[in-house]
Amino acid sequence: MPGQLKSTTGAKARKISNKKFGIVVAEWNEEITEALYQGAWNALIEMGASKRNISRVNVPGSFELPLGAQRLAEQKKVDAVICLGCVIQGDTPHFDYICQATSYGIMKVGLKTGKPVVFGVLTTLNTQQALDRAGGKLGNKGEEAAVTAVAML
Ligand code: RBF
Repeated sequence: MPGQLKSTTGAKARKISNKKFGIVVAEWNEEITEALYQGAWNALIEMGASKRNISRVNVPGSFELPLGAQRLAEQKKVDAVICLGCVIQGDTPHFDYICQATSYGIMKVGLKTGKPVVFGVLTTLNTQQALDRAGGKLGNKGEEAAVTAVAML
């Protein structure tokens, strides 16, 4: 599929064992975001990151991801941040507000700190679409977020 990151192979050659990664995980839709986290963590290890160089913070929901990301990105010991969340559309316009604030906020943290801050947030119409993208039939977007973080470094 054009535009999709399919594997970690391209990034593997780069030496990232000394790079430090911060992962921010939203607890809302926890089953999905834990699967995204596992995908991101596994991909980082597969690409050569050291376990001790991967730190994690949790935030309540995706709306809080930008602040969590900023806390991590401001630390000298963090080279790149990966934000993981899952926003599922409901019956009210809440979805639009959360998605917009989250995506804009995450982008702002990257521009403000000058560090890669990756948007690994699923924004889906239903739970099945999220499951499909969190280790289901359409792969794991957490893994893709990790590949993007390494590519940006
Ligand atoms: N956070 C998510 O990460 N995903 C969601 O699907 C989600 N849906 C929400 C729906 C409603 C009606 C509300 C009030 C909050 C929702 N949140 C969701 C939580 C949101 O990101 C944030 O944690 C809270 O609004 C507190 O700032």
